[in-house]
Amino acid sequence: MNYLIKSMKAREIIDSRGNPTLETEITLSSGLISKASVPSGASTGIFEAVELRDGGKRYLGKGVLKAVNNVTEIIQPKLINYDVREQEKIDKLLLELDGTENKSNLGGNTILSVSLACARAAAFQDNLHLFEYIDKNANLLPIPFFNIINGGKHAGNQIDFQEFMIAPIGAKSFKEALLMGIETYQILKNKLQKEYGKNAINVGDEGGFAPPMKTPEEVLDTISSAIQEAGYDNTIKLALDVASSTFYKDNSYLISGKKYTTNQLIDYYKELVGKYPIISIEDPLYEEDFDGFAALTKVLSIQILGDDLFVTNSKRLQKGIDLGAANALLWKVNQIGTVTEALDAANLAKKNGYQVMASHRSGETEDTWVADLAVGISCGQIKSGAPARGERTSKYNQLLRIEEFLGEKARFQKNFKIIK
Ligand code: 2PG
Ligand code: MG
Repeated sequence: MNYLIKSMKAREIIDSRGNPTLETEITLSSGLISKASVPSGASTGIFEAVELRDGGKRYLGKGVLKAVNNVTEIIQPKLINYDVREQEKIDKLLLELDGTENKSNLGGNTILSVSLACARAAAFQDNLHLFEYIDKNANLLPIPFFNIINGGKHAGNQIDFQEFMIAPIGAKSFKEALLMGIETYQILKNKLQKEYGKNAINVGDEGGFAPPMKTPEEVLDTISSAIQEAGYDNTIKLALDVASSTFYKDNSYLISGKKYTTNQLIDYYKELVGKYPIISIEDPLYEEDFDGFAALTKVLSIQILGDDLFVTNSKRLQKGIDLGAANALLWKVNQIGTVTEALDAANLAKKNGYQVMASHRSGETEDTWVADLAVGISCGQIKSGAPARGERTSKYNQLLRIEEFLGEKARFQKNFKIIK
């Protein structure tokens, strides 16, 4: 039998923000070796699977040696001789070994690195790409949402909204979408340098620029003029990840020095959507405000994504579906911690008419699994930061490879579903 787990080890590696993270390596009875590493968020939802960190002085508390030890000492002995094709069984065992609701015992990072390394081992043992292993008929390439201006917790500037993205929804292929995104990114760079000076082209955690701007309008105007200059007014639309929980306090939101109640903020979004070609807003309201999300989803006929709201957790997503809160799921596999649970959440969303956008984290590694999984679940949308910086481009480059591999069979997500 080629598919049996023979041994397993893990190591500390470094992520894009210079913090330790975990990489797990599985050796099969065939001799095949499969690796997977896990990313890490900065604007994390309070209901995410817990990331196990060592604490103490080493790496300022961020070491993951306990997680490494959990893989070799606790998980390995139990998983030896398991067939890696039995993903659900493996994931179930991982949950049992952990025994907590939020994976705080073994760590969500620990569990995910094993879960993903198993999926990849099964794919590679069959000479398949990971996306084919998830679904052998998958052929849909996602629209990339490029985060070209960074704010919030991802940048050292005063912009409160976290991500300003451009989405080349009118492209004919992923390759063309990437070209459009890059041309706009480079034009924006020149523009920022000209108008705000050299400091303005420093970048944030996700490779987008972090200019010394203050208001969302200032950012959106500059991006709009870069899109126009690139000649893509009709093909590129805008999207936001407000990450509003990061500036929510005592029932109000502080944006550009001004306080907003929930209703005032909803009106503000209406105004922004009226003024700019915004097709998608993520985390517009606080992560506990399901009712506010429902109210906003009713009044704005664009995509409303729940990230911190749902944390890729089927239970929270079901609550959102019942209440009509948001109409799309931001899909981050490490928020929930196993491949099986993440696939379940994506299926639940789709079954209920919710869109799904696959997502990287702000702290990333050069691993590309999210690109494969985005194709594997046929979600049609992905965000992996700017089209710059290696840990971001590794995902976009993998999508180029997948599109090329699929050749004639490749489809690109057309007709972005929820449009004003
Ligand atoms: C987000 C993400 C990724 P983080 O909020 O959507 O862009 O950021 O990984 O810091 O949660
Ligand atoms: Mg988000």
